[in-house]
Amino acid sequence: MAINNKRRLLLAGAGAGGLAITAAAVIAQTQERVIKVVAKKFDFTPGEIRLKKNQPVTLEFTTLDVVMGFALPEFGLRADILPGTTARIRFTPDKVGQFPFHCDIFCGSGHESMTGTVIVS
Ligand SMILES: [Cu+2]
Repeated sequence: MAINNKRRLLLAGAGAGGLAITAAAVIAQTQERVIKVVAKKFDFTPGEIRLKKNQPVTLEFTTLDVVMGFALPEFGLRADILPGTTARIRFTPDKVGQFPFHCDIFCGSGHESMTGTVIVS
C-alpha cells in the first residue's frame, strides 16, 4: 500500500511538471537545442553534456529500466525519470565550468556510480 501511494505521488508530480514545461515551450516559440539523455542502470548517456553559456537548452530524459532521478545541484535542477515517459528540464546555463550531475533515486547497487558532467563553455 505504501508503495502504491508513493508511486501515485511520483506520477502526479510528473504530470504537473509536464504542464508547466508545455506552457513554457508555447511562450518560447523558438527552436531550441534539445539534448536527449538516456538513463539505465547505472549510467547516463551521454555522460558528458556540453552546453553554451546563455544558450537555452532542453534536456529530455528517458529511462530504459527503472525509476531514475537526475540532479544537477549547481543549477538547482532535478527531475524524476519514469519508465515510459519523457521528463524535461529547460534552463539557460549562466556560468562557465564543469558541473557534476548524478542519479538521486536509489536504483540498485551501482547507483552511486550514476554520475556525469555538464560542461558549459
Ligand atoms: Cu540511481
